[in-house]
Amino acid sequence: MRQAGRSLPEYLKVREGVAMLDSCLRPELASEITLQPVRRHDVDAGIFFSDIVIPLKLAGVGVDIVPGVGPVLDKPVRTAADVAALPRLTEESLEPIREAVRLTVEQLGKTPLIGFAGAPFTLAAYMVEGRPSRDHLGPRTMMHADPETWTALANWAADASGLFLRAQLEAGASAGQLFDSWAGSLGLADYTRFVAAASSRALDHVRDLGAPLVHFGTGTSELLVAMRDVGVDVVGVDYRLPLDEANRRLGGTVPLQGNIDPALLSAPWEVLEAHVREVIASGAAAPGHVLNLGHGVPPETDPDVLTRVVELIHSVSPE
Ligand code: 1CP
Repeated sequence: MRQAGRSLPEYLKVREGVAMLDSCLRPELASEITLQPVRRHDVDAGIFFSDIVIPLKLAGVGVDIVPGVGPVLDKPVRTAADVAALPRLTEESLEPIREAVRLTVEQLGKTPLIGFAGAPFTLAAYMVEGRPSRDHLGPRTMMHADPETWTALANWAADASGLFLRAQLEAGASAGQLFDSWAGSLGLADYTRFVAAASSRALDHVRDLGAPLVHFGTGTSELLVAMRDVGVDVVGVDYRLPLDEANRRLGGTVPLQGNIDPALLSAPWEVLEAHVREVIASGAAAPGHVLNLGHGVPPETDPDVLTRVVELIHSVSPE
């Protein structure tokens, strides 16, 4: 998740004086930051250091990540004319991403790298609001009030994200994760009618590459089946729903990823350990289980706790 690096002193050190999006576009730095948590925690895969708004930036959309806020656009995208004026993401502009992935994969050896991209709804939520928001009223109004403009925007975001993910997979990432972090603000009817096709379109850009695809959102307990049906191999579950219940809702059809509650990383070790064991036991119901957090690492997390969690997981589930 996006905050993985923020709890590491070595991350804060290399990021000193470098803006977030600039750090993503310097291949050697992005590669080093990707490798830091893998080295430190001995996890089984790395997640590429980048951000879901990088394709916007590379296309030429004015966007920045403001410390303490998140992604902020120079100018929100709200009308048909705004959408029509969006620049296209080109293949050439993705070269720093490919280079960062190549450098990373070379050093990771047998450890796989997970690439990712933002799903169209989550990206469009930032584009319409112009900044992070709690309930995403702007995009939710637009899909009903002006469905044509909404569809054009969602398709633009799908193509930008799809090309971004493709660049990572072609350069050597082993799996792709589509983050629809804010899809949980949608009801199932709106998700199905206004969002699912665009998410599928994003993934159409990479399906021929055959890499396993993971689909994750938060607050999406009611959307899990629809998110699977976008056409993915693994469904990511946030910390709200136990994995055995998620598996029941999905009819045992698909491996799950999840879902240690990030809040418990700061609980006493005994409490955290019991929770991790519970997550592992609950995930055993599914046809496969990729263990991770049910959302991002809180920045105040003690990195040694994360290392200890990984050790615990490896001792319980060595394979
Ligand atoms: O953490 C890592 O190093 C992994 C790389 C990564 C990933 C997978 C980053 C770096 N961003 C992301 C994806 C991302 N970005 C998501 C989807 C996953 C999730 O929900 O966590 C989202 C929603 C974003 C947007 C974003 N970028 C936010 C959220 C703001 C909001 O609306 O609440 C924030 C704060 C960022 C900045 C960011 N991106 C990544 C990091 C390490 C940071 C923190 C900034 C910093 O360290 O300066």
